[in-house]
Formats: sequence, C-alpha cells, structure tokens
Amino acid sequence: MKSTCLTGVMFWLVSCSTCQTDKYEGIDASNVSVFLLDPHSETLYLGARGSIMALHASNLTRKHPPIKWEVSGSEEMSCSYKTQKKEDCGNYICLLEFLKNKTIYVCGSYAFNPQCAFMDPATFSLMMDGDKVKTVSGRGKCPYNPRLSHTAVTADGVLYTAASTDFMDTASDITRATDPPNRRVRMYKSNKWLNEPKFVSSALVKDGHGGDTIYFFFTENAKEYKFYTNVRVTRVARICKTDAGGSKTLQDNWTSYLKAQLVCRDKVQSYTLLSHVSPLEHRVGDPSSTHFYALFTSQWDGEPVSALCVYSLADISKRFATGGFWDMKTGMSVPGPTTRPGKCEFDIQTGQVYNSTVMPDMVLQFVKEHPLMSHSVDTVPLLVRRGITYTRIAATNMSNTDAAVLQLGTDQGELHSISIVGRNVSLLNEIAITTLVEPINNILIHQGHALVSSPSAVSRVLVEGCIVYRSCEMCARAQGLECTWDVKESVCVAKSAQSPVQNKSEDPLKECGTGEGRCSPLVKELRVRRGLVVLLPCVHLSPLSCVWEHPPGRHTRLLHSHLVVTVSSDSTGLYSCRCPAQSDGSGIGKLCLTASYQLTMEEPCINASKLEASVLRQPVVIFTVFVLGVLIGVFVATVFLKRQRCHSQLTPLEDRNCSGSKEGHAEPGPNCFMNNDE
Ligand SMILES: *[C@@H]1O[C@H](CO)[C@@H](O)[C@H](O)[C@H]1NC(C)=O
Ligand SMILES: *[C@@H]1O[C@H](CO)[C@@H](O)[C@H](O)[C@H]1NC(C)=O
Ligand SMILES: *[C@@H]1O[C@H](CO)[C@@H](O)[C@H](O)[C@H]1NC(C)=O
Ligand SMILES: *[C@@H]1O[C@H](CO)[C@@H](O)[C@H](O)[C@H]1NC(C)=O
Ligand SMILES: *[C@@H]1O[C@H](CO)[C@@H](O)[C@H](O)[C@H]1NC(C)=O
Ligand SMILES: *[C@@H]1O[C@H](CO)[C@@H](O)[C@H](O)[C@H]1NC(C)=O
Ligand SMILES: *[C@@H]1O[C@H](CO)[C@@H](O)[C@H](O)[C@H]1NC(C)=O
Ligand SMILES: *[C@@H]1O[C@H](CO)[C@@H](O)[C@H](O)[C@H]1NC(C)=O
Ligand SMILES: CC(=O)N[C@H]1CO[C@H](CO)[C@@H](O)[C@@H]1O
Repeated sequence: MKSTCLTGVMFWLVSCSTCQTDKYEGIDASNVSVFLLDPHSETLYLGARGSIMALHASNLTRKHPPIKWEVSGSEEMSCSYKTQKKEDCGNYICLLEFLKNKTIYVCGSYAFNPQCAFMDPATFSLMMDGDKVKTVSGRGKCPYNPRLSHTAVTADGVLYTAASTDFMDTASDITRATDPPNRRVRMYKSNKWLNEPKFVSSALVKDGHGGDTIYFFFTENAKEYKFYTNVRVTRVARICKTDAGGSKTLQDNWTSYLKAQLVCRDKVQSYTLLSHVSPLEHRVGDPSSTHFYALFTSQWDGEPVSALCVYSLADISKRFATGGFWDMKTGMSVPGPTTRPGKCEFDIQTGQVYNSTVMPDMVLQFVKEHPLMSHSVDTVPLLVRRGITYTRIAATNMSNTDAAVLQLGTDQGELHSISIVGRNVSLLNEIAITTLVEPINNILIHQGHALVSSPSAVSRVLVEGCIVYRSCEMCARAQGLECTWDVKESVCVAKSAQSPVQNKSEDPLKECGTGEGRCSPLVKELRVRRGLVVLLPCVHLSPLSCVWEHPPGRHTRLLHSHLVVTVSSDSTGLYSCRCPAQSDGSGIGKLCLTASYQLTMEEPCINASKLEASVLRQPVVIFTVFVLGVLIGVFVATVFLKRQRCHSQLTPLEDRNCSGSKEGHAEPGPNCFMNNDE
C-alpha cells in the first residue's frame, strides 16, 4: 500500500466496498441508455450504443447474445460531416417499448437519422426485410442528437412520444407515434403549445372507464413572464387517450392538450428545473391515489442543489378541470368556453369519454390559443439537499399505506434510499453503485431489488424490506416503515412479526444502547493538526438553517449546514450543530442537537492503516443522517479520490457492527489519502 500525505484538501464521499450488489460492469457495450423489463419472462432488456441486450432480471447474467444494430460506414461518414462530435454518429438506442402484439419497438438515433425496428422477444432478434433490418422512421420518437432528452410511454400497446423532430433541435413534438392502424396525432405548431421544451418524463393514468390520460413532464421557456425572457419553468401537460384530432379545426392535431406550471418552492427559493418524475399509485387499483414524485434543481444556483416535490394526481386534475386559462393577449385568466376543453375522464352523466371529433369548432379555436392554465400547481419540497445532483427517482409503496420508499440516483453513480411517512423524511441508506463516477440513468424496482444503470454498468441491489437495514441505527431510521430492531437476533424485522408486548420508547435510536438519541448524538473526537482544513458535517434535509456553536476563533466558515475549520492553535474545543427539528416546512420547530465534535491536537501525519472509521458512521439524527456528497468546489478532488479511497487517520476508530454491512458510509476527509485497491 502506498500512502500519500496531502494537507488542506477536504473531501467527502461514499464508499461501498461491502455492498452486496449483483453487477454487470464492463459490459461489452457502452452508453447504456434505456431499460425495458418483461416481468413475465423476468428479462431485462437494455439499449446501448449499437446494441440491445437481454439479461436475467434475477441475477443480471446474459440471457441471449446481444443484438448488434449499428450504422453502416457510409452512413457514419455522411453524418460525421454534419456534426462536431463524430462519436455521436453511432446508433444510440433511445427507446424500447412493448407494442400491442408483444413485439418490442426499438428506436435508435441512427447517425442523426432516427430509425425504429421491431424485435421479437421470443427469438431475441430484429425483424428483417431481406438481409436488412426492417425499419420505419424514428422521427419524433428519438431525437436526432443522442444527447438530447426525450420521453416515451405506451398505453395499451400504443406508443406516445415527446422528442425533438429535427437535426438542429429547433422543433419538438408530442405524438401518438406507432404506425397505422393507430391514428397519428401531433402537436399544433405554436410556441404557446411548446417553447424550446426539454422532455423529462411521461406517464399513463387510467381512470378505469376508458377515459385514460397521458401526462408529460418537461421544462420550457415561459412566455407568461413578460419582463423576463428565457425563464425556464416546469410543466405538466396532458392529453386524452381517446383524442383522435379535430375534424375541421386541429385536424390530426391534439384537441385535448392542456398544460400547467408545476411549482416547487420553499421559503428560501424556487426549484424550477425538473430532473425526473416517478409516478406511484399508493393503493394499487385506485388510480386516484397516484402521486408524482418529482426531482428538481435550481437554475440560478452555481452549486448543485436537489429538491423533491410531490404532486397528487388529484391536485393536478383539479387544476385542469376547474382552473381558468391564461390569455396571452391580455395576460389575464379567462374562464373558457362552456364545453370545457381537455376533459378526458369518463363522464357519468353522459356515459361518454372524450370525443375530439364532436368538439365544437369554437372550443377548438379557443384551445389553439389557450393551452396553458392560468394557475400553477404548487407544493413545498419534502427534501432539499445541497451539494448533490439527483438524476433519477423510482418510488415504491410500502404495505399499501401512504408511506413511500424512494430510490434516488445521483450524477456520481450513487443510490440513495429515502422514506417518506406523512411529511417525515428519513434518509435510510447511501451506496455507491459503480466504481465509476457516472450519472445513474435508469432505476427500476423489481422484486424488492433496484435494477440500476449508468452508461457503463448495470447493478442490482436489495432495497426493500427491513432486512436491508443492517444496524440498529439504520433500523431506527426506518421506523416509519414499520421496522424494529430485534435485539436478540441483531436483525431489523417488520413490526408485526415482533411480539407486541415491547416497551418501545419514543425515540428508537435510544434503544440501540449507544447512549445516543435523536437530539443527543455522541460527541465525536477528532484529532487534528495545525493548518489542516477539516469539514465538520451537519447533515440536514430541510432548507431551514442550522446554528453552530464553537470556540471563538476566526478560522471557520459555513458550507451549507456544515462547518469548515482551518485548524489553528485556538481551534480545539467543542463544536455543536443545532438544526430545526422538523422538515415539514411548517415553520421552525425546536432546535435539535444534530452533530457534536471535540477537536484535539495531534502529531503530524503518519502512515494510516486501514481505518474504516467514519464520523458519519454513527447515525446522527433520525431524520438527518449522513450526507454524502460531494463538496462543491472540490469536484476535481472528488473525481480523483473516487479512485483513491482514503481512510482517514484523524477520525477515531469506532467501527461499530458495520462489517458486512451494506451501509454506504461517508468519509469526511481530513488529510491522509492512500491507494488501497481492495
Ligand atoms: C458514450 O460513451 C463514451 C465513453 O463512455 C462517452 O465519452 C460519450 O460521451 C458517450 N456518448 C453519448 C452520446 O452519451
Ligand atoms: C440466473 O437466473 C436464471 C433464471 O432466473 C438462471 O437460469 C441462471 O442459471 C442464473 N445464472 C446464474 C449464473 O446464477
Ligand atoms: C406488430 O405490430 C407492428 C406495428 O404495430 C408490425 O409492424 C409488426 O409486424 C407486428 N409484429 C408481428 C409479429 O405481428
Ligand atoms: C365520437 O363521435 C362520433 C360521432 O358521433 C362517433 O362516430 C365516434 O364513435 C365517437 N368516438 C368515440 C371515441 O366515442
Ligand atoms: C405495494 O402495494 C401492492 C398492492 O397493494 C402490494 O402487493 C405490495 O406488497 C406493496 N409493496 C410493498 C413493498 O409493501
Ligand atoms: C413524524 O415525526 C414526528 C416527530 O418524530 C412524529 O411525532 C410523527 O408521528 C411523525 N409522523 C408520521 C406520520 O409518522
Ligand atoms: C416502559 O417504559 C417506561 C418509561 O420508559 C417505564 O416507566 C415502564 O416501567 C416500562 N414498562 C415496562 C413494562 O418495562
Ligand atoms: C505504514 O504502513 C505499512 C503497511 O501497513 C507498514 O508496513 C509500515 O510499517 C507503516 N509505516 C509506519 C511509519 O507506520
Ligand atoms: C388544422 C390544423 O391546424 N392542422 C395542423 C396540424 O398540425 C400540423 C403539423 O403540426 C400542421 O401542419 C397543421 O396545419
């Protein structure tokens, strides 16, 4: 082992040498982009650059040899004249969806000339037309440029897509896209309907009577803010599944298209840029229980920030069903015609679903000019994290309650688990999925496992059930999920499985026998040297600020809720962080002691042995546990250090029952780095 001493560098990252994950890394394909799961055959299909793969969903081993579908040399040539990035001229698979007849529709960017093909899942082969792959145009289904975002969803085997439709990315469309016999319906071309959109997600919502709706989530330029140009806002738009286009006006164009702004804002700021959305039907079979879990970032911050907002289908539908329409000419809200546009749901009175062909011409003329609802759908974030960029979210229900468990993927290849019970948010787990620093681009929950991909790796991690929480402290955090620590067996179990006569205290952390409670963390001793820059973590999930108490001295500064100390002779002493107790956005509650450190002086840097210690190994607070995260401003250091994992000599040895744990642990980083390739 080689050890290097550095001083004055801070870092903070997760490591996961003990995580039990099935991996399929270094796959003989790069640029993994899309997932499609067939739950019946337990097959996970993967789209990548120039190839499609089929893996067993249960162990990520290969089921068939990959299908190659690449562009020819001449096609690549002519493409490379048109674009700067020659490598983008490959066939980047962007879409994999089941059609009605169980064929899989496969689309790729095909050297800036999107094409779609048909795949037979039984033989795992593409349909041929002579000796060539049978293709149809993929325009509007895949963007020309593989780096642009797009979204697709099927409703009863019929494909709906949202993508840019030209080489220069100047036009976009939301269409019902599969070929005849389905009627192709498009967007009416107007910048009132779409204005430089970036498509993020889409979802089918059934109403049980055929009045299904398709939802699209995207960001676009707001036309309604007259004085600010280029303000990006997040929208939810919807169309009726039965919309076949108008008969005279809006022929072959959507007649039911409506959109509204989604607002995610706390007292501090607005989070306006949508990153991803995951729908969750909390009570299966009851579509009205659907909620959309949406990840946002801010367009103004120079540093990464991620916020989670949850929108109920009820709130969104209400906005579309009863709200006024925004009139661009007057900048005011207008009530709209008596026959209300975009009313998709089955009407009990008339016994009808939406029928676009019988919509009065006057109504369609109104629709053309007034696609935007005058009021937004507003919520307060449930979670705000600074220094972290989340890229993907997958929400799952817990035992038919309103509780949800979320898997969040970061741009650094990490997977974070979060539970939401009422408005209480707990960070349960953070692990590094790949050894590469790459954004997570797919998360799919299958049989209690998260199937996760980044462009060059696929992994499978157990994420459901109390058994996932390996220590008493982690289990305590999962209390909202009806988990409880079985002291005798040293295992986290479901509450119902436990004998009911148990005297459980209010604060399950107290039962872990470490003397630690929710607002009484253990004091961590840190031995530091003069000149060192030490980061004292104080993890906090809400935007309300925390307060630090520390010895008088000028060598401290705040980094979000954390404290950065440049160690000098007067730096020794007690450092305590107190944060508002609740994350429910209802105002500042009591302050809760969240983290506490004792700094003492220590000899110069010596050889560090493999200390698996971590300040953050101890759960700090039930709702605010460890952050990982990557410190802003030290990206470079982070990237560098991902490979050179360091075990700090500065933190006390307190490797508590974590061996074999799946727990990812953050290592706040003082000064010694070593290359220990385990
Ligand atoms: C494909 O992967 C390569 C190497 O990982 C990367 O450099 C490139 O940017 C990727 N291309 C796209 C379109 O994402
Ligand atoms: C993976 O799972 C499939 C089916 O579930 C099984 O047939 C196969 O043998 C498994 N492979 C390995 C290596 O475990
Ligand atoms: C399935 O449907 C598509 C069009 O919707 C068609 O092109 C394809 O040939 C069909 N596949 C089979 C096996 O019938
Ligand atoms: C819409 O109305 C027309 C004319 O009344 C009728 O022919 C058509 O079947 C209706 N479509 C739906 C989806 O109800
Ligand atoms: C989610 O709900 C479904 C149906 O109600 C149920 O079968 C499933 O077990 C639930 N998931 C969990 C993790 O409880
Ligand atoms: C949220 O947390 C508070 C404080 O710990 C607790 O009193 C309350 O019951 C929790 N709410 C839910 C819905 O679990
Ligand atoms: C339960 O705990 C309370 C307070 O923590 C204590 O007063 C009581 O005696 C305990 N009861 C049992 C049966 O242990
Ligand atoms: C440094 O670590 C190596 C390997 O753990 C050990 O052999 C060596 O003696 C250590 N050096 C010092 C100065 O402690
Ligand atoms: C009647 C009408 O407005 N038709 C439009 C439907 O959409 C296409 C493509 O966007 C337009 O070319 C038509 O004018």
